[in-house]
Amino acid sequence: MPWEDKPANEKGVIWRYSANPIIPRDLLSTSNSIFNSAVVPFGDGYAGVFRCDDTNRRMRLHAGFSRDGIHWNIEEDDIRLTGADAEVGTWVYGYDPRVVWIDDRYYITWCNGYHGPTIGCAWTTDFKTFHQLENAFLPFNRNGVLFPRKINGNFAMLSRPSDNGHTPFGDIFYSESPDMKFWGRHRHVMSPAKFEDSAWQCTKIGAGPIPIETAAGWLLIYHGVLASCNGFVYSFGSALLDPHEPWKVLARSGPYLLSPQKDYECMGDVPNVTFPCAALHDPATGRLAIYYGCADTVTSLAFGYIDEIVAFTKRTSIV
Ligand code: BMA
Repeated sequence: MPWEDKPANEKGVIWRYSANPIIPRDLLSTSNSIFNSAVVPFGDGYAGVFRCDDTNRRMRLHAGFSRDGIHWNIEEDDIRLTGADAEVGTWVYGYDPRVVWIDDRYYITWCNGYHGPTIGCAWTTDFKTFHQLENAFLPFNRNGVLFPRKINGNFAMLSRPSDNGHTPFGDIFYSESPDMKFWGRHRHVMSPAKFEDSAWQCTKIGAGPIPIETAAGWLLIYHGVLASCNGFVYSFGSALLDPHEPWKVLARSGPYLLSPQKDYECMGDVPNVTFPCAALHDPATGRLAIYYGCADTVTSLAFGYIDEIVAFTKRTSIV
């Protein structure tokens, strides 16, 4: 998997790839921006679902492939979903995908336009044919993130009920489904932090990459938003969720892991946004590679060690 050792002068728990951003905004002939995207191991390399906003500024999803997880070939044509009930299968827009392998196939979730944003679901085995399922929830909802295995015998998903615009609020919730069609057992997970405790996450929060199972619980990387006088600022931090009842938060970082500080994070179509949607990890070494969108324009990588992020989460916890 992609990796670069921690620079000697790095003070943070995670560190940026020195060649960021890894995906330029104009990689495709029609792309205005490529960001907030999801990757997974696939074959002898990697595959992904990429958020590509086109030069009409329409939000589209494109499949992509890579040998090393750093250099990507992204399909010029956008993903055409198949098999959905005709009433929900009409494409309106799609953004902020996540991808996860569960049992025998890859599942994709994304923010899907259906009378406003909600959580779209599909599956694939080859990243060529994508079979659309029912939307998981009613509008309005964003940041639908599946757990990588069933919990209590059910598919399990985090999501963030929202509004139809640039939502100024947002808590993370947990839901279960026996069949990826009917969702219930909704549980509250966590709210934005108090401003005086952790301001980077005091306006709204949303799950990021697929949670990672560790001996200390589910490690969740999530984004948090500060409403500054210059607009929203998107940073990300970490939480540990109960292994059996993942709606129970065991620990939650007070400081962020990463916030918009580099030029490519602070300048772009939407300044001051770092938005993680995927992570690769290697159980043998504990290495973690986080893929995050920058300024709603390009895609970057950051690295860390899972055990160091777990220790940081516990050490700095605000719960
Ligand atoms: C959120 C989503 C993200 C985006 C962020 C900052 O509401 O739309 O895709 O990165 O706003 O614009």
